[in-house]
Amino acid sequence: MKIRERGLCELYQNDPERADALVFGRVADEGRRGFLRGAGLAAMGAVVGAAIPFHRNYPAGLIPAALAEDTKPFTIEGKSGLRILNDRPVNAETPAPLLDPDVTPTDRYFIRNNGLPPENTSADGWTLTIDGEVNTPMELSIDDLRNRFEVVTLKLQHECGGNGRAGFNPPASGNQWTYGAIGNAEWTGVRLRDVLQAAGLTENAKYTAHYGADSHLSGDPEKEAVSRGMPIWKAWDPHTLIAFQMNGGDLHPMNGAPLRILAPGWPGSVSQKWLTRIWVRDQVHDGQKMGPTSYRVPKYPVAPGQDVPNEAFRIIESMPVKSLITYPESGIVLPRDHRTLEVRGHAWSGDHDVKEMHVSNDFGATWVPAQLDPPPNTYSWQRWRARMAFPTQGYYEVWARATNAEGVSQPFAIAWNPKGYLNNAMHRIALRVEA
Ligand SMILES: Nc1nc2c(c(=O)[nH]1)N[C@H]1C(S)=C(S)[C@@H](COP(=O)(O)O)O[C@H]1N2
Ligand SMILES: [Mo]
Repeated sequence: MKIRERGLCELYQNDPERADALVFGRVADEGRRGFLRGAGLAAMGAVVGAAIPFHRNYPAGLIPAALAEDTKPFTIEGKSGLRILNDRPVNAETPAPLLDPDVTPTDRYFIRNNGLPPENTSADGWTLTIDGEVNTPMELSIDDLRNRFEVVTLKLQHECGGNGRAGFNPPASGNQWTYGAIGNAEWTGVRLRDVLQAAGLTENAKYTAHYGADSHLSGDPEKEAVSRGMPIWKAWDPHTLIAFQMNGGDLHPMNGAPLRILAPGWPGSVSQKWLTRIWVRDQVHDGQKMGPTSYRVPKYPVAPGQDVPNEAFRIIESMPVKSLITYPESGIVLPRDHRTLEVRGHAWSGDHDVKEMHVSNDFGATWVPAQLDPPPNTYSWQRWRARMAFPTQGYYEVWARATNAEGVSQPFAIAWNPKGYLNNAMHRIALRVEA
């Protein structure tokens, strides 16, 4: 059975009893069937943000009003200001203005879950297994990782392959990300390469396969929520990490605590959260969401809406060149005597550096270079800023366009593809100067 991702209200509408079981893990109980208790009650309390004094009266299959008001999305502890796209699984993006800092704060970092996060995200007793095409299979605790390998801290850009999907027409199904499924946190961990080297790859080693402690949406323990991997050459990049800290603190439980992979510049799905196992394989991994069309795009350009056979898809590796305007916020109104403004943001480009940044205030007729900083380390996004003038009253748009080290620039329009990946069309914001 194919489980479609869906929102809470839809879930409750279709099958309220089952919705309870899915959302709150409530097991039907013979004696007091229809009422919430035990773990289900605790889960509901956590979601509505308080204990429920009259829980004994709470009927089965009733969506809590705290969640039913979709104008007031539920809160996720340790996160703030995110736009919640979906609650099961949890998916939330960061509005562009909140991405303004050079390092994305943990409480602003986007969340993309394919399944249900594990309940226990404590580092105590957590182990990582390395097996498959290695000479010495290993089981390592997080302390083993810290003690046996060099610990490094890097700022790394990490973007969901589906970021920008909301811009597709005809629409592509999946999370309707706008701009905010991207982050550039400071990650601390060990190099994946060092760990694989300690295990010793066999000559057949070709691809990694990642496993995490989350569970499939269906609750079926035989199924993975997601299990992707990367070719050994990407695993060998010194910026590909097994991370146990973000921004100098613990990983957020929704961002993979206590251990995750960070494969910067590649689709976010390669960066396994709640990491428990890396299986080194002698072939391209064929785990959950490796195919036939997941995180893949057609090998050739296709027309919007065109049917594309599965064989014509390739795995997405390096993400495309892209940029964001993080200041000002779209819709800003400038007073009439205030006609210049510093506009700024970030630019990044998969495995490459960004080389140039341009901005336009006349709908792309003319472009002026922005100041572009080098990355603090390879695979960090890069700060850009430009002082722009808005000569008369009226409506303007600021358009921003990055060009990478290979000379490839962001397009005006999306290259449509069936699953809605890799939308790197230029970011535009609206701006008005008062009369
Ligand atoms: N175990 C596990 N790892 C995962 C996922 C997941 O659902 N489960 N989602 C992937 C996807 S699609 C993305 S874009 C990133 C999102 O990372 P974040 O939630 O920390 O922002 O995690 C990836 N790693
Ligand atoms: Mo993703």
